[in-house]
Amino acid sequence: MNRRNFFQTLSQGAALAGLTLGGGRRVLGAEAATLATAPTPKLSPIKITRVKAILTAPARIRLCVVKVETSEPGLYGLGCATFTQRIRTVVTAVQEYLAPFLAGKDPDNIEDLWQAMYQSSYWRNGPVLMNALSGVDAALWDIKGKRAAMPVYQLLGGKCRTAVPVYRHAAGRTPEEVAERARQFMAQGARYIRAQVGVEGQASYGAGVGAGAGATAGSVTNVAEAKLTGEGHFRGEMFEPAAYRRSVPKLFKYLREQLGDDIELLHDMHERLAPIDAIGLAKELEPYRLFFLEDPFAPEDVGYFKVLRQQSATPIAMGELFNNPNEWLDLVSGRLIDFIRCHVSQIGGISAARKIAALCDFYRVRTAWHGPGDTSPVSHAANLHLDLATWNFGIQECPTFSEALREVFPGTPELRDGMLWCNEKAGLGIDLNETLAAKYPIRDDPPFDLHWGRLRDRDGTIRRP
Ligand code: GCO
Ligand code: MG
Repeated sequence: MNRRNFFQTLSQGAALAGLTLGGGRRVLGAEAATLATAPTPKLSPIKITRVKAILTAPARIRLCVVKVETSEPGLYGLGCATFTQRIRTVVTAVQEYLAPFLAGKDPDNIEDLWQAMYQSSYWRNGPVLMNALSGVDAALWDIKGKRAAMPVYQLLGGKCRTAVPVYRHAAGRTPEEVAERARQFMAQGARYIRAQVGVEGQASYGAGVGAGAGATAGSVTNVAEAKLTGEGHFRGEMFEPAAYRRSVPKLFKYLREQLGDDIELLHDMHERLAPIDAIGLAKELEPYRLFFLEDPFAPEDVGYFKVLRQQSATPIAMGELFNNPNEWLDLVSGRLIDFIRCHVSQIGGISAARKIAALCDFYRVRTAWHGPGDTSPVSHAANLHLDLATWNFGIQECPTFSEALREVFPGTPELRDGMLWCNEKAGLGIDLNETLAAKYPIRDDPPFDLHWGRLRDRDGTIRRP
């Protein structure tokens, strides 16, 4: 080794070996430096060569998947980075900022890269940057699984269960329609049903035609039926909190009478009521023994959870909108929620989710990762691996995967007997057919916009979605 290389090696590994340089700084010895940069025996050294974001909409919902390629021919990883409402901003974050930052780096050091990406923007924790980071993170776990020739759940500690129970979305204009849809799911083996009912003339969350059918899984409102409200600038789809609140206990009374006691029932409030009304509704629902009541408050109103806890024993699920650790730390450690249901690509990917699951374990909070139609099958695969390896798993949300989705994403988890099954392939076990994906380009025009930001009171006042 010539003198120049020796000093390069020395300074590269300076932190590990404890050699002291002039001025009292401790640095690595040359031998330790070589060890620090050497690959684990049996793993050839590799580098990240390319990072790109791929947009596709096989089910008409805009999806974003990150692909991380390596110097080993044919070795790449996939991760979901879908922030459907602002999807092109994620592409910019991935391709303009993370790609150059990651080029030439070692994809094996997932945690280190996570921390480096997280710090690299100085300002952090927003949905755009976290989705971009999460897409890369999941892709790195995919790569590591492929390198180890193991499914990712093995790297997370191995299986805690055979397969993963899911809940299905039963929606309808009336309680009768919801019960009918629930019966269809039950006939297919479902044991957990999320029930959402329409209120005539209103945009009720999750009650739209096709909600839960995969194409529009749960993320549409009852738009076709919604009356327009307000004048001019203030026109939108109408939502009346009082009518919605009255409709929910009636729905669950009817469902219990019709479907019996064995079926587990869930409901998503989608942060639509004033906090005190949400608390009232949680109390009124107690006789119907929900598995959980989701998003009673907006993230801005988490201060109300203490009051809710004192007032009602209805189990509470929260978290799909969270980005920042400070949003969940107090809720979990204060034992104020029962299920954490973050959107895995919104919080930092598999690396962040496994830490949250571990935190929750100590407080007996269970996981229920967000799994609507507007996350890609790559994200559903990541959820599945986490669910398999997490002891304190609670339930998994899951849409129906359309034929087109399955073709574009070979290896999409299989839904059978009310559960998701892992295909046991190395990594996340899922692929993306880029040629087919290109046949389903995303569109930016309003019909594809899922109508966010248009919900209004009768007088035209804008409401939370
Ligand atoms: C759910 C969610 C979704 C979100 C959607 C936002 O519980 O499944 O509330 O339907 O509204 O993912 O884009
Ligand atoms: Mg929800």
